[in-house]
Amino acid sequence: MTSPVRFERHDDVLVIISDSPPVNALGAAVRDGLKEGVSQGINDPAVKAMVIRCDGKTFFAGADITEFGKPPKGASLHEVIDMMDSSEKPIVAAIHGTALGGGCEVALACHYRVAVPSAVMGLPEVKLGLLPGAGGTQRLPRIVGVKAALEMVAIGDPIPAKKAAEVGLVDRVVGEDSLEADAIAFAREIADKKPIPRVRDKTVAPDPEAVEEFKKKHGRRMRGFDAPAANIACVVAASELPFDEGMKFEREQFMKLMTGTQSAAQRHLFFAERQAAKIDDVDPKTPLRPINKVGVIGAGTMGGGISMNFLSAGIPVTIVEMQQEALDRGTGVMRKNYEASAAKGRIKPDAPEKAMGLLTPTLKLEDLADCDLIIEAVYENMDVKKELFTKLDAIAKPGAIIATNTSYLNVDEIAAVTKRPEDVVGMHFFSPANVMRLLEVVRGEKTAKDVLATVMALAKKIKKVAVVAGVCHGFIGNRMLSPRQIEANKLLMEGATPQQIDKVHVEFGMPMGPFQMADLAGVDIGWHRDPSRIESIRDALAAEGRWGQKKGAGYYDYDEKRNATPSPRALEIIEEFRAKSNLPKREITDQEIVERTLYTMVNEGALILEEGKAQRASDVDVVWIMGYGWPVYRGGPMFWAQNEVGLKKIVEGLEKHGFKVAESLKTAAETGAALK
Ligand code: T1G
Repeated sequence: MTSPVRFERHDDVLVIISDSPPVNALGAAVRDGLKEGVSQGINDPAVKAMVIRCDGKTFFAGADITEFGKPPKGASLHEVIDMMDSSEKPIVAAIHGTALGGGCEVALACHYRVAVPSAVMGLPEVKLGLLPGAGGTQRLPRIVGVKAALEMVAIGDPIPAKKAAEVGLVDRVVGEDSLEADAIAFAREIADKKPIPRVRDKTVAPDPEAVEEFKKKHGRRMRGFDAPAANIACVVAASELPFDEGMKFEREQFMKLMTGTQSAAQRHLFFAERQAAKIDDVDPKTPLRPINKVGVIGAGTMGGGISMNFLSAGIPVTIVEMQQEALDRGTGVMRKNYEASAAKGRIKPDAPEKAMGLLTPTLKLEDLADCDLIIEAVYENMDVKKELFTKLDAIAKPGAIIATNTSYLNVDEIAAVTKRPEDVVGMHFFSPANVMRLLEVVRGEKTAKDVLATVMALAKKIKKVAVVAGVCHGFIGNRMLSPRQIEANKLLMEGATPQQIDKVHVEFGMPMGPFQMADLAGVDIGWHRDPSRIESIRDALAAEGRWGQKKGAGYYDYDEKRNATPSPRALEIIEEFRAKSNLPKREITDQEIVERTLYTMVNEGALILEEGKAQRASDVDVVWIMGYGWPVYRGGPMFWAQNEVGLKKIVEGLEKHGFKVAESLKTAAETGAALK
């Protein structure tokens, strides 16, 4: 098999070029090619300097993640990097695209680095539950110092070439379209310069204040993850140990993470997110419908948030409400959100004006006639939706996609009132719609394939992670939320408290538990509003006006800053309601809470897969991580069940509490096969 790496002589400069699509990942063949090229350059007396660059869209974007967990092949990255670092002839890294992970480490092992303005450099291994395992934690601090290195390795966001040049990570920013020529010219300039600068020869001053400040600033987002602390420890080691000892320390820390469940979970998610974008029976080359203008019906929380996604992507939106006051309120909230983001420096100062300038508020549904995509975010009621879709059928132009943002309702039933069910699709955004990354794309029986392909591509454009769901009550996420809520409420009736149940979930890694979530969303959501009808604990709370955070009281009590404290009154209401139902009160263990609220979610996920309402188990994982904050380091409900708990234990736990176990779950537990 021909090597993906070729060598080209430009007089006294040897250019080593990797051409390994899609991202020049440093797989075995690339490493062997690099080793061969550097070795040739070192041994050829006519060569005075070397340049390493890549064809295609990017410089090496990292180690080849698909090789992880498999027996090593070819030259190791360490071997290649050591050979480069100790070369007596200077090597120049010529960087474009995304020099990430091992790619950045290859650049750090070069003696000089040049980059085009659009390039970025980074060490995102922490996002995979790892750390830069080829010297990145030891070389980077030697160039940029402890403080900047902490951000780059323990948060893992890349920096642009201009910033890299400012901190000394790049020696020269060259022409966007003349990378190779400029790199060769640079190589000639430095070919005879002695001594050859080796990053490993530098030292870096300890900076304990920076370390403490970093831990304080990012403590919350690092909660539960192993990798950030290991990355911090390696950066500190770089400032305390000689290079070789630091490398040894880095290796030990890397292997600990690589063999742990967290990294496997985070690597699973990396591929799961990309897999979710693929629809098994839709050709990725399906021609897309042009989406140049979007219509949104409803300017409430959802409608406003949905609109912001498109406005921020530069797509004009016509937003419709029934009353001027609601329209003004909704557009006012959108403007306020943009201005708040600009004030925090999250978006450019002129972004709010630009975004709002693309918005056309109107009271007339007919103004949507020129939209390519119309999304309704009106009251969650089937009759209301049907009446609206009947009108839209007559108003929308031919070929327009008409989407419903329903969270639960039957998309086929809605589509059936139109003459164009093939143009109807569900686009279920998660609140706050301009923040949450998940978009459930609900595929109706008749939804056309080009409609699906168009919506999936549009999702990427508005920075959403889209997952295709089939039509069923609650689709994927909310359908799995349902058994969790049912069991959580039953556990209250049997003796558990809201704080005990929530604590189990928060300690598991969820951002909040079922009752904290109810108080945030509103205890009155879906309530029948009849205070005399008390058929559940929720009814009892709602009847007393304990509607959650917005009322300062729900399952918890809240101060003016919405800080929660356990509520004696809520506990009284729970006790009173339980007494009426003559249910004995008993001690509930945390393990029982896990089994009844989390194992049942896995069971529902297996049913969803059996019924074909999700394409793959990894899609279910993506939904729960992106839509509900399932801890990334546990890989999603299905990954967690199979890899951390074990399906046998899941089945036993479900059977112990009398649940009917999904057939596919039972079979997978018996055969050891993976849930598909
Ligand atoms: N290894 C293998 N495949 C990869 C890959 C990688 N590092 N990066 C991307 N791919 C595949 C991806 O699965 C997809 O495949 C295709 O390339 C396009 O990716 C020793 C241990 C580079 C910013 O973490 O961030 O180095 O779906 O859809 O949106 O210290 O890919 O087409 O079949 O994301 O243009 C560290 C991970 C690794 C970078 C491009 N590196 N990649 O984004 O395309 S660990 C990373 C990305 C490491 C060393 C350590 C992005 C990208 P398919 P894509 P994109």
